[in-house]
Amino acid sequence: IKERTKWFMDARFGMFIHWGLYSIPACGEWVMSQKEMTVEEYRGYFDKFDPVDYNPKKWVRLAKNAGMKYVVLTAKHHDGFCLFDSKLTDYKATNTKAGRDLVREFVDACREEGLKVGLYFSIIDWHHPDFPKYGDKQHPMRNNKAYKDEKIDFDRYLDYMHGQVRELVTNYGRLDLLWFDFSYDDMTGEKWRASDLIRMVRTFQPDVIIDNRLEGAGDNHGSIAKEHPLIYSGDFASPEQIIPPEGVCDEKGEPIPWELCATMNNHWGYCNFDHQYKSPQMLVRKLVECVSKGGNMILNVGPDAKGNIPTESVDILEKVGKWMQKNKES
Ligand code: JFZ
Repeated sequence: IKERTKWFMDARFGMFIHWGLYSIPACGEWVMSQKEMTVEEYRGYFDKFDPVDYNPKKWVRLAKNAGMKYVVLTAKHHDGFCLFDSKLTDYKATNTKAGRDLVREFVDACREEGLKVGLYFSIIDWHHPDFPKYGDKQHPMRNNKAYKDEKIDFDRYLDYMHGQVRELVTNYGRLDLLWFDFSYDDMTGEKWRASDLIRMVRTFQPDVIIDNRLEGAGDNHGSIAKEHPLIYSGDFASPEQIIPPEGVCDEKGEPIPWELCATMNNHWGYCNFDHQYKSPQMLVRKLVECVSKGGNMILNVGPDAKGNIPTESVDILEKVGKWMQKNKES
C-alpha cells in the first residue's frame, strides 16, 4: 500500500456531494444529456442559480457527525459549470448570483472541521465548444445533425481541461483527494493526455490520492490491478453502487484500495421526485460490508438549488451517526 493512501484506508467512510446547476431542474445531474438540451437552453439555470442557503460548514458538520472522515464536492460535473473561480471560463459560480468561489468556502469548511478534502472533476464537458458532440455516446447534441460536420479542436479542449485541473491543484492549498470522472468507449488514458495530467498534478500535490477513472469507470478498473500500472491508473478503484463480492484485488490476488460510491436514493444530483431512499440500517450494513472487504464507502447527497441537503438525507445521516457513535472504538 502506498504511503499516501494510508489515511484513506483508515478513513473508510466519506461524503460525496453532487451539486451544480442541475439542482435547479431537480431531476438529477444528467438532465442536460437526457433532455438533449443545447448550451443556450441550459444557460437558463446559470441565470437562475442563487444558492442563498449555501453553507458548506453545515454539510461538513453533518458528514462529521455521521462518522465520515472525508468529503468530496463536484468542482465541475459533466455540464461544465464550475463551482470554482476558474480563470479559463466565464461559466462559473463567480458570475452567477452566488457571486463567489464556492469551492473555496467548501475547502475552508472541511479544514476547519478537520475532515479530509476532495474535489470531483469531470473530464467530460458538455459546455465546451471543442468537446466531441454528434455521435458521442452521451453528449446532449449526440443526435443533433447540425453538429455532424462540425470541426472541433480536441487538443484545445484538453488544454482547457488540464488548465482547470492545474487551477484546482494550485489555488486551494493541499488537497487530499481528486476524483476524476470518467473515461468511456475508446476515450481512455492517452486520449485525455492523462500521463501529462497526472505528472502535472503530482508536481504540485505529491500526496493527493486519485481515483481510477481516467482509465475507466465502474467495474472497469484499468491498470490499477495490473503488475505495471500506468502513471494515471489511480490510487484506488471506484466500483459503483454494487459491492464487489470479493473486494478488489490486483492480478496476483493482493488487495488494493477501493471505494464504493453509492447514493442514498437513485440519483446523484438533487431529484425532487426520487424518494426511494435506502434505510439507515441498510447503509450501515453496506458500510460494514465494504470495510470487511477492505474497502471504503463514499455516500452521496444531492443538495437542492438553494444549497440545502434534502431532509430525508439529513435524517438518514443522523441515524447512521448514532450507530457510529454507539459502536465506535473507545
Ligand atoms: C458517473 C457520473 O456520470 C455520474 O453523474 C456520477 O457523478 C457518478 C458518481 O459517476 O456515473 C457513472 C460513470 C460510469 C459508469 C456508471 C456511472 N459506468 O461505467 O458503469
